[in-house]
Amino acid sequence: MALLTILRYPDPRLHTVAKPVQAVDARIRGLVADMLETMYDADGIGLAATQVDVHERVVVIDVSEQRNQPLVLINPEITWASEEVQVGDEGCLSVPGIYDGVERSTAIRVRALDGEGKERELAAEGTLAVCIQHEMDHLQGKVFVEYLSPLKRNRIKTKMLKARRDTERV
Ligand code: GNR
Ligand code: NI
Repeated sequence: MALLTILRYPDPRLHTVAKPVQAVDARIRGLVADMLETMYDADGIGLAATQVDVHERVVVIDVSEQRNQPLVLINPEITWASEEVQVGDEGCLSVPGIYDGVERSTAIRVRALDGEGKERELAAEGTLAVCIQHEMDHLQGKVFVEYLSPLKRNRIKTKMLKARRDTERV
């Protein structure tokens, strides 16, 4: 297993559209293991392959309190989304330190392959539903700050670029 580097907004690679996984083979299982390790290490509740610069439809999630209920979604598709929506504060490992409100469906159904390549359909609400929608946006090249106003987004962009200058280019 290995820790992967998480891309930081505004890295243009975060806007890549991921391709479907062709086969859940040893390479994909290795990627899933590394993504889970990276997500737990970063204290995140989810991670999309896009964030580690792999542009295939792979997502890992764990919204459990004890961090012991990993969920693997490969080639996820939303089969139903509630018309009812709710605004909740979101954060993102690719936009550290920024939290802001995003409107999401309160409940969804998702069809995906699990870590063994078996097809599953699951119903989600609450934090899990929010997290799945957030991760599936990443696979489409979308970061949550793109739902915010241009003014907020530009402030975030400037802040992230400054933080990068301050840390990486000392
Ligand atoms: O760790 C994360 N927390 C979070 C909180 C509210 C809404 C979405 C998320 S996902 C985020 C991890 C992440 O960036 N996944 O892409
Ligand atoms: Ni994210």
